[in-house]
Amino acid sequence: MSEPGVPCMWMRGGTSKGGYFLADDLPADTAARDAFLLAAMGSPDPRQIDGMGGANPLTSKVAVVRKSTRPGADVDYLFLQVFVDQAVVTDAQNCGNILAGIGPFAIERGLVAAESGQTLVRIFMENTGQLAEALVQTPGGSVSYQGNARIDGVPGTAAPIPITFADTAGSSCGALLPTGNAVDIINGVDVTLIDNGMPCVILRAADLGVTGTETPAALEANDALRAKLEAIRLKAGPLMNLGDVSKASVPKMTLVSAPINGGALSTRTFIPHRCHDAIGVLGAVSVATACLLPAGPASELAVVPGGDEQLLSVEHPSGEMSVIVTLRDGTVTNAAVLRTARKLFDGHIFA
Ligand code: NQM
Repeated sequence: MSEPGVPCMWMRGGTSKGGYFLADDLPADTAARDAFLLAAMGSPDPRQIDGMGGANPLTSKVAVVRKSTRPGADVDYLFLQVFVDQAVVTDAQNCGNILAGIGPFAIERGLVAAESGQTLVRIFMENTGQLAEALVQTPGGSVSYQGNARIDGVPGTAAPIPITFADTAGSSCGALLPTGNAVDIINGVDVTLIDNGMPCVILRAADLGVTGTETPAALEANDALRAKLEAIRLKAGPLMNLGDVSKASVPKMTLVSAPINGGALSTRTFIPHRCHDAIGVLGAVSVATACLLPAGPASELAVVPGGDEQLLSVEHPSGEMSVIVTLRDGTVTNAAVLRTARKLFDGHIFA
């Protein structure tokens, strides 16, 4: 007799993809939950052939959602990164792309009542203890995934899901600049260690011997570059209050260079061992914030518009991500991005 399956919705959230679960449908015990998720994804295995994972960190992601009891929040969202080739499930990072599917999922599962037209879903992000707000298209009181919004890295168009973040500074590191400096030097390389929603190490591509316009595949094939980045990352972890990061998916490593398509800055991001085909959402918010610091690799190369509300276009390998930042007294207080999501499959998963 086969095991009963676990209810699960598979969704694209932004430029990522993964399984969305109600918390009550997963084992309450963390070790049992993680064993289930590893089996469901087919990890550890570089091809994830025996599971649902897509053999890339961007398609090996999980959202665990529950109705919130916190003031100001409708639902709680826990993000879990299921490693592809290691038996590791970690909650040590957040994910703003998978976040894009949370509003639709919460409405579809009846955790939030849909309004006629648009429904605001207030999401408490358990990984970092912060709030995000997502506006979901709900014509006639049900979720619509169709629309004219386009995001780079995803073919076609879909319904817009604007997302806003407040107070993301120091989400995992305790402070926007955990060392107190806009620039530190690690292994002779200038770095900005920053966390405005995602811990990131920002470096000049040129300082690592690349232009920063290479394809992700070319950068991943550069063993010398990867070794230099990992050596810097392992030293950055403790400096960023993240401890030993040898088995962690943070900090992300973002190589920056001058913009080439009229944006603020060009980026290539290792997350941290594969090179992202685009850039993470909160990663982009952190990079955009680094553009506005008084010094550092990003701010020296960035072209910024100025003013208290700025649209910063963060260029990446498959286009750009627009981040709208609001500043008060020179400090970023709010950030907004546009994402889309799509329901791909709703059923039961077996592990
Ligand atoms: O930074 C990839 C993604 C992400 C994370 C990663 C993300 C974010 O593109 O908010 O979205 O950096 O691991 O899904």
